Amino acid sequence: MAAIESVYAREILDSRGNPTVEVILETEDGAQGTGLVPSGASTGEAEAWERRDGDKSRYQGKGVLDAVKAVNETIAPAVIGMDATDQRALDETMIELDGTPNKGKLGANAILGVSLAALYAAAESAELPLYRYIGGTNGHILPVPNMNIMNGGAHAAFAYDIQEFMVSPYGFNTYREALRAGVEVYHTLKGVIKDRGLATTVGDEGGFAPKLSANEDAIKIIIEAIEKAGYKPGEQIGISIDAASSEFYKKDSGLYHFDGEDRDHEYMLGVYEKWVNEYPIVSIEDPFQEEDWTAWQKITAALGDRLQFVGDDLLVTNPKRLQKAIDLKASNSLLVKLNQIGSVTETLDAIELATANGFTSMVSHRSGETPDTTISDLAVAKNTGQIKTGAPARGERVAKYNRLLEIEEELGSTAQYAGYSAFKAAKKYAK
Ligand code: 2PG
Ligand code: MG
Repeated sequence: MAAIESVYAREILDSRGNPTVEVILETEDGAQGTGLVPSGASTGEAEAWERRDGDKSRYQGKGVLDAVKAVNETIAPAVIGMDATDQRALDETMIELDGTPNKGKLGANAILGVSLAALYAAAESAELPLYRYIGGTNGHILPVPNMNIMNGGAHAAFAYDIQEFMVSPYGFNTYREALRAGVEVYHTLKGVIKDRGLATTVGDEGGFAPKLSANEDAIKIIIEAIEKAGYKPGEQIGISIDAASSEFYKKDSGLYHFDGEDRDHEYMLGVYEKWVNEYPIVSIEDPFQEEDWTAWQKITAALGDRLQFVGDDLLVTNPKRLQKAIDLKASNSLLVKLNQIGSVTETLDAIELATANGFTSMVSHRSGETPDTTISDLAVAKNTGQIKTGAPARGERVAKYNRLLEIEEELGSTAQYAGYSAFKAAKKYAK
């Protein structure tokens, strides 16, 4: 037993210079774990509550001293003495202590910080690397890194409406080779953008964010970069999109403000269909806003046998919303973000529910990040075959890609690169 001896939280900064929660948890057998909590910008309305102080005299109201206090004064006394390896009991204790459906009392950032810190301490106590501690003996699949090389939307508002254009290097034998291909495309892309006389400014996730007159131009530019880097679009490298459309959806009119015009969901469906026919797109996340279940059903029925439609704001890593999407056939893929639901156990439950129902799972970072690399271990542990963690630039993004290099090396000959098969499962679902 790895009895929890101490739990301590402090306020630190994330990659955007916003405060976030760090938790350090120690067990009686001498193990220690650290939990670092990420934070989103394009957040789903149904996400668990991220507790911020709202005190305008500090960090423009974004301080997390109340969440820190919740850990140190409320959660710590309740969990000290519990077994850190009994993750479910620990998470349930915190959920009960909170007593609300969305962690609206203590804050998801407080609860997740402790949940993660306990996870790391338990793995250390078991003397296992995190992916093995979470996944047991069968976690061995290295995920396709979906690399967000062009940033727009809420992460670079000046560029274009779509939030993320990613490259998905699936046509390679190892993760290491796939990562290299993605990185070479990223570096080549800089030159392509420069040659067009555009700025090579980057957005929150390290991807380029040139000002473009049409969203589609981003795809064309990326295809050019893939070819110039010496790779074959479609065969080796596909394109994945996160539209994050709730950000350009106008609630008052019920329309999407896209390429400078107000458009209904039928129009947007037509845009996606055209893109899918013209370009090697393997994944589209949040094509429609988070409450437009009908549009989600339409696109899954129309194109779900050809590619995956990933629910981020739609599903918020919440097993209840995921079950609704399964029942309605509204999407065929789950985006997995620990802080959307706020505990390790519920995140694992969401992945398992997705897998059991033929949905793929893409494990994801947030736009506000820390050097924490839990998502890398999680993707391998659960054999999800897919991860997205930004451009191969900026320390907090690269840390996750590097962690996967380390895991691949550790696994040695038992490591298997997911490759294109990672995207196949979703296609079967819609048929
Ligand atoms: C997303 C994420 C991560 P944010 O929308 O998928 O890329 O962004 O963390 O701002 O929600
Ligand atoms: Mg998203």
